[in-house]
This record gives sequence, structure tokens and C-alpha cells, in this order.
Amino acid sequence: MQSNERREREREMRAAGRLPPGQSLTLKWPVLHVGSVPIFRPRTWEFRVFGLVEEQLRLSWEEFSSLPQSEVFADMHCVNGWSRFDNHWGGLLATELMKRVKLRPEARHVMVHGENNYTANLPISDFLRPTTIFAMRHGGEPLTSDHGYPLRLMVPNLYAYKSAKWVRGIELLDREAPGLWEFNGYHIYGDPFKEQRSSS
Ligand SMILES: Nc1nc2c(c(=O)[nH]1)N[C@H]1C(S)=C(S)[C@@H](COP(=O)(O)O)O[C@H]1N2
Ligand SMILES: [Mo]
Repeated sequence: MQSNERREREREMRAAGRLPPGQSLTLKWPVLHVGSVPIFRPRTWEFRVFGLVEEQLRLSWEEFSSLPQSEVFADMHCVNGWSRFDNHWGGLLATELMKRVKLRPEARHVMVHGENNYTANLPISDFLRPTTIFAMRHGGEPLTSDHGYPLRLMVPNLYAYKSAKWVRGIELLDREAPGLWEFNGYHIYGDPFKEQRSSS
């Protein structure tokens, strides 16, 4: 039953041009990460915007979570081959965060930092798309710890290794530099519709 429904939805998404090449649709939500799930400590948690900004920004959990909230409906594509459609995210838009800092003119790239030294790189132009969101909620509920509670980034237009779970900050750079997966062979940009899976 589930598998008929899955195939049906997959056909629909392919016809709509929303299923990238080499991907298959999942109705479930796989959990995928390296290392263990970090413990959230709200009193010491801090979010930093640093690197090529005129002035560093540091936000406590209380401050971060009281910033203006928005919603994004978007698809999610994992480089390992699954796509999950129509995710409903709630949180802080990247554009809203960036209203609170002044970029230095040389800033071109963003290095996203998550707990346990997870990093991912993307151009500022992708980071600043209106669909990039620091999500605290999925489907109207707080994220589960497996999926990044209390906060994850979601960059729907790139493969999901850019969408750091347990995100703690961003660093502005003047150049493209590999994050964890990019360093380990995944494509530096990672456009699912161009099937940019690996760097070779
Ligand atoms: N901190 C952290 N974030 C991460 C990862 C990770 O290993 N650590 N894996 C990425 C990859 S490859 C994918 S596909 C998605 C998976 O998100 P999910 O577990 O919520 O489905 O998280 C991304 N964010
Ligand atoms: Mo992934």
C-alpha cells in the first residue's frame, strides 16, 4: 500500500519536474549524520556570525529564538539518493538574520558550522535565497533531536549535506573552501538538478 502510494507520488513529482535525476522519493524521513546527537544546553548555547563582517554577532538561545519567525515549504534532496517532498519548515530566514550584520565587501562564501565540528560551504548568493531557513520546527512541531533540535539550517536548492543540523554559526569567507563533506569528495556546490554529487 505504502509502496503504491510512494510510486504514485514519485510519478507525480517527476512529471512536475521536482524529482532530480537519480533520486527516488521517500515518504519516510531518514536520519543521516556522522557522529552522535549533541545535547542541547540552552543556557550556554550561542549562535555566532563571524569572519568577514564589520561586527561579530553573538546570540543566546533566548535572543535567537525570539527573532521573527517565517515558514518555508520545500523539497529536500540527499546526495545518497532520496528526496523528501513538501517539508514545512518554521524558523528564521537567512535573509532576516543577515539584516543584523554588515558584510565586509570581500565576503563571498558562507561556512556553516554545526556542533561537533560539522562544516558545509555555500556561496552567499545561495545562502541568501528566500528559501534558506534556520529551522526550529518541521510540520509545526519542534525538530526532533535526530533531525537537528534545536536548530538546523535548510538550503532546499542544494543537496542536504549543506543543511547542517545542530547549527551554531556561520562564518563569512572571501573564497570557496571545502566543508566536511566537500573535503571528503562531495561536490563543492551540489546542485541536485545537475546531479553534482561528487567532485570528480
Ligand atoms: N551536523 C550535521 N548535519 C548534517 C549532517 C551531519 O552529518 N551532521 N548530514 C547532512 C546530510 S548528508 C543529510 S542528507 C541531512 C539529513 O538530515 P536528516 O537526518 O534530518 O534527514 O543532514 C545534513 N546535515
Ligand atoms: Mo545526505
